[in-house]
Amino acid sequence: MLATSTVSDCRIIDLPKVSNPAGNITSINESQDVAFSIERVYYLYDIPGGESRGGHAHKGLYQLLVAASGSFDVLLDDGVRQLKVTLNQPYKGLLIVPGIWRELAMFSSGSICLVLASLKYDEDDYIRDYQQFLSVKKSGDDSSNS
Ligand code: T46
Repeated sequence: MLATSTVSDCRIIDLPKVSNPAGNITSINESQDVAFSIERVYYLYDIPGGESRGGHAHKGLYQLLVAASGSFDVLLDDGVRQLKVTLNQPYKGLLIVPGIWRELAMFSSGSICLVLASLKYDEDDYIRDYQQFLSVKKSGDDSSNS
């Protein structure tokens, strides 16, 4: 999937929303809402205005990104096509598959990016060089682990 995935493999997942006048609840259930085993949860917060995050791809990691608060843009890139997704609802998740370059930008004040991840943190899973990313995608070789 690393070399052959496209932005079309990434998609918005509708999460359950329990509405209540006292405030809403969304739960994320592994087997129902997420197509991978959740190994890690992390969140980005206190992001200064104008700051951007990401700027890398993953070799094997699946992630679901949720704007738990506020809004931000996710720019997806498979080496051929780019797609901008705005996340601004806590009951919508963006599934990002391996082999997709992503950049997060336009964070609103106080926004929180909640991330469910399929693997523990492993720097070896990152491709942080865009030219290297492009050469992996151009190879079309999914056994490539460079
Ligand atoms: C992604 C976007 C949405 C850890 O120690 N553990 C972790 O689980 C993570 C995610 C990061 N870190 C350390 C590694 C770096 O020293 O935190 C530092 C910042 O990480 P990074 O520059 O990768 O952060 P972002 O916000 O650019 O990217 C993160 C995720 O790494 C990435 O997988 O898709 O959020």
